[in-house]
Amino acid sequence: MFENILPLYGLNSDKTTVKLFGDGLINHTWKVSTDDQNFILQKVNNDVFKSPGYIDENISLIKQYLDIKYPNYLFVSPVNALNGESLLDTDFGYYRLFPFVEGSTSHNSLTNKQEAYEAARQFGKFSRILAGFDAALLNITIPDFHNLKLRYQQFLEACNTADPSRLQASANEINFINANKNIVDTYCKIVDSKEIPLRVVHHDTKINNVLFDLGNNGLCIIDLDTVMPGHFISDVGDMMRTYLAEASEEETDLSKIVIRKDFYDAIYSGYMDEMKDVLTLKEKEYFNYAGKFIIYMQAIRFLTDFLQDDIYYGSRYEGHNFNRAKNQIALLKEYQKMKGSL
Ligand code: ADP
Ligand code: GN1
Ligand code: MG
Repeated sequence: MFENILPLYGLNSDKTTVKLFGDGLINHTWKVSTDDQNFILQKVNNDVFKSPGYIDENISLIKQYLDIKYPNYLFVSPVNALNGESLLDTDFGYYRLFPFVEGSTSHNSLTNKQEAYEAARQFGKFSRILAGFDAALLNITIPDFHNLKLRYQQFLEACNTADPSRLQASANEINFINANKNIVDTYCKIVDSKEIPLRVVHHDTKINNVLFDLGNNGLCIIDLDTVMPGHFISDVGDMMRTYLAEASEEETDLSKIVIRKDFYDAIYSGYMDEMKDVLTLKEKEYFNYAGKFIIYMQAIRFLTDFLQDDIYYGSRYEGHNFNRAKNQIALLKEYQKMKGSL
């Protein structure tokens, strides 16, 4: 396949090395190296992104805006192929090629609170510099992506159609999700009464979507596929979900899921250092809710996938998505116990 794709970018496949790269769950990512340049090649998952062209249009619209308003901002966008297109629709799938950000690294977990600050600041900066961009211009790349009301309904449907053994195994987790439905009710209240505005939101602020330099300063954000109109709670919430505990969503020893309150404060400082003058007072009131919203939704998404035989996330071992759901439930319980949060 590479020998078919790389020449479309003018790269000689005999003179490049290609290595699988990163730990994303959705796309396929490779590092492509020539003698003098490195790239990131990605195959877009078009089961998840039904219209990959929408992503490409969004990235290009934002790039046009930033090129004028913030020309020094490091915005990582795909390079054009020889035919002038930045997304290739080929017999082998949809492909794009990014410049590799040299001297960058990404983490799957955070080891110190400064990293949380840096990452939150990068996502806050992205929202701040796009506060003047009309979010309604963006395509919806995944409809209802963070619609918690719908995710909850899909979870209830999955409970009705699941394989009986999987249903029985997850009885405690299903009870927990139902017992915490107030998190869905709050979401409905926020959205139905338009309490907080729609903004340009990244929707996937987990730590490996931030690139750091070798001194561990935040460089830029990547993985722009889910940049769409949304609510700031999506971005702040996914930071809470992925930065607060040292253990990642893959951890199966639940005793290792411990919230680091100082990391919460670091997320707050990093995000607010960029967004304090942009967020409304009402939005600020929902800062803590953001964590509940996303951790709960991710628990639902993993549990629903387990109940639906792992059709979305796939599974590397029996019960993988069930373990991920249990992990997220444990994280939510810890989050709910956290004292003194802002
Ligand atoms: P996915 O949608 O599957 O999560 P990402 O776009 O996040 O894919 O890419 C997966 C990983 O590849 C990232 O976590 C990061 O480590 C690395 N990566 C992606 N783009 C670049 C880039 N332009 N420069 C350097 N590393 C990158
Ligand atoms: C997926 O693509 P990736 O790995 O950054 C998912 C996120 C989930 C995350 C859980 C399009 O993110 O919504 O939070 O896995 N992306 C999509 O790890 O579903
Ligand atoms: Mg990613």
